[in-house]
Formats: sequence, structure tokens, C-alpha cells
Amino acid sequence: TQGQVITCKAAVAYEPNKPLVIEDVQVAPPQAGEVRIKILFTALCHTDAYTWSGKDPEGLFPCILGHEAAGIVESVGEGVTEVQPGDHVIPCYQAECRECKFCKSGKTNLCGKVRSATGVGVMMNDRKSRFSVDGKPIYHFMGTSTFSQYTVVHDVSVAKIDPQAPLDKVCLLGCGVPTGLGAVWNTAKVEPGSNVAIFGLGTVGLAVAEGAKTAGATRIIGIDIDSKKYETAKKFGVNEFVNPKDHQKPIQEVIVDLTDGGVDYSFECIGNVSVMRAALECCHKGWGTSVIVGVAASGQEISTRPFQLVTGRVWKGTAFGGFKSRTQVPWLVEKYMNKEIKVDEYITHNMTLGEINKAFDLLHEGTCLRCVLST
Ligand code: NAD
Ligand code: AHE
Ligand code: ZN
Repeated sequence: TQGQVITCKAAVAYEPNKPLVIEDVQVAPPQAGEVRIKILFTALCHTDAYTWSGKDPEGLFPCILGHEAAGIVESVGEGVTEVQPGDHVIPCYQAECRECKFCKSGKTNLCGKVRSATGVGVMMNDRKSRFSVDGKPIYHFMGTSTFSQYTVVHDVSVAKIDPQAPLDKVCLLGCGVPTGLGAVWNTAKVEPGSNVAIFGLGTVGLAVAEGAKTAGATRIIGIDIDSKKYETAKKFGVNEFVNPKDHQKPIQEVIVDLTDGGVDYSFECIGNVSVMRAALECCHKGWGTSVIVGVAASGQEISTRPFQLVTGRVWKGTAFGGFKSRTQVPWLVEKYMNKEIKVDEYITHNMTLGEINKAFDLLHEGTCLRCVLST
């Protein structure tokens, strides 16, 4: 198949919110600096649902969504040296070129090399898509487009992993789990003995809990409007639970009262701007730090009294938990293989690519954390 167009199945999003269509898609061979991957497993993340909803200002249609996956390199374009056909890989929506201003800064995991192309659904080389249906181009998504049996990505967006790692599990290390762990370890840098509040106990919030537990946090307070979330959350390290619906007072006041003036760290893992405000305002005066992890829709803005920051609270955000993707995803895979981090526990459902619309329905039900699709 090397050098040839591959025809395979992919789930195409033609329009916002309209069911995805399983199509025969043509996938062009990788050009210079590109890698074609046979995707074996892909999970669904709420960010896919967000873009599909039409609320993402970067959302383009028709496109192939998906960004939490694992597969095997099928072929590589000219000049690609770090991976070869047969390598087991995880596509990374956050690239790492190790050469750009961002990568060299040492201050961020964001990479500037291909971002201008991945934001508009094309590849860097020729600003075109490698996907088409009957000659009509289909946009890429987040530089990954994993809801397809084959995809083409930039070489700076591929993490080569241990070939022994089970791809049906480690696909989760492409997004949600690292995001939560890294928000704690890299962005907040939670110290032992800290009090932590986590707003939203989906996969990302639970991974924050796991990260906080391993960082030695003492009180790990989970906040969710769905009380059923507490049972599962306990297994990930949450040791107190608050449902905002059980209280008359604003949730930030409830947390401040519970914690003698506020928490050391809070994390917003929902994507709701009024909860982001509450998460900041439940932080302790003088030092409390709040990390925004949730993605809010186009047009949404955050607000608070500047006095909150004047008096020492810190507002931050994180993308992919601050992890350097190509360098650290293989390290996270090793941590999983050594049983130092959970992954299996986040997988509540398994289905096939053909059942993707059903899988998206599930995502909106409280019982689903991650649903892994075999392609
Ligand atoms: P999820 O939908 O599984 O979890 C959200 C949880 O929040 C649910 O348990 C829900 O009951 C709860 N919730 C909803 N409204 C609430 C409210 N007002 N108060 C308290 N709890 C509330 O989502 P997820 O997959 O865990 O993702 C969470 C967010 O993180 C999404 O916005 C996603 O797009 C974003 N995300 C960001 C990054 C990043 O790099 N920054 C990476 C992955 C995901
Ligand atoms: N296009 C969206 C941005 C969405 C967003 O913030 N994405 C996160 C990853 S979410 C993964 O589930 C991210 O990494 N952002 C940094 C980046 O470079 O995109 C919008 O709302 O505009
Ligand atoms: Zn995601």
C-alpha cells in the first residue's frame, strides 16, 4: 500500500449535529514529513462532541473527528526518521517539534510548527487535506482525525510507544487521562498536604483526582451535579463530595466554608464559564491556584472581580496537561505498563467504529467515561 491511495472506512461529520456517516474514504499517501497510521482503536472525548456540535470556532465541515487513539504506522513520507512502518504509535493533537520558539522556550508544551494547519483542517506541506470522498476533500481535525481506519498526521505529532502496550487501552493516553494528571503535576504542581477541589467528575476530573492523590493531596473534594459520580470517584482518590444542587449558597462559598478559607488548588473539568468563576473564587486568599481544563464554546467569556487576583489567587489553564507529547506519551505508557497509573478503569464501554453514533449518545449519559471503538 506504500505510496498508494488507501480506501477505507471512516466516520465523516458532514454537518454539525447530523449523525456521522460511515463512508469509504480515500486516504492519500503521506508527503514529506508525514506519517500514515492504521488506527486500531479510538476513544471518544467530549471535545469531539463539542466540535461536532458546531460551537467550536475552529470546527470545519465536512471533517473526520477523533483525537484519542492508537495504531500502527503503515507508511512514512520523505525525510521521516523517527518512526517507520510497523511502529506502534499514539497520534498527538499537541505536536512537539523540539525546534520552534515554543518548544525551545522550556516554558510550555504548546508547539508552533504545524498549529496553523491543524487549526484549519489541512496538512502543512501543501495546505491540503489527505482525505477525500469521491474526489471531494474532507477536512482533518486537530491534526489527528482518528475516526478512520487510516489517517495521515505530521511526524511531529506521532509518539512511538512500547510495542507490548495494549493499544485498546493506551489509546486513552492520547488525551483525557494525561490532561487530568498533567494539570496536577505540571500545571498546578500540587504539593503533599494540599487541599484540592475538582469541578466535574468525568474522565478528566477523575484523572485530576488520581494525579492529586499521587501528588500527596490530603483533601480531594469532588464537585458534580450528578451524585452518582461519587461512588466511582472514590476509586480515583476523591475523598469528599459536594453536589451544588444540595446547597442554597453559591458553590464557592460552600467550599470556602468547608476548607477554612478555601482550597490550595482547584480544577474546572466541565467547560462551563460560571463554574470556572466558582473554581477560582473557592481558592484560598493569598495563594490558591485555579486551573481551567474544560473547553468552553465560542462566544463564552470568563469573569470575576479583579480583587480576587489582587488578593493572590492565580488563574491558569492547561492543554494536554502541559505534557510534551512525543517525549512524554511514551513515558506515560511505561507508567501504565508498570501499573503506576490507571487507564483500564476509565473504559466503561467498547464498541466498533460502525456504532459511533450510538457511542456519542452514550457519552452524554452519566454512566459513560470512555468508550473505546475498534476500527
Ligand atoms: P465529562 O462530560 O465526562 O465530564 C464533565 C462532568 O461535569 C460530568 O460528570 C458532569 O456531570 C459534570 N458537570 C456538568 N455540569 C456541572 C456543573 N455545573 N457543576 C458541577 N459538575 C457539572 O467530560 P470530560 O471528558 O471529562 O471532559 C471535561 C472537559 O475537559 C470538556 O470540556 C473537554 O472538552 C475538556 N478537555 C480539555 C482538555 C485540555 O487539554 N484542556 C483535554 C481533554 C478534555
Ligand atoms: N478549537 C477550540 C480549542 C479547543 C481546545 O482548547 N483544545 C485543547 C485540547 S482539548 C482536547 O480534548 C487544546 O489543546 N488547546 C490548545 C490548542 O492549541 O488548541 C476552540 O474553542 O477554539
Ligand atoms: Zn480530548
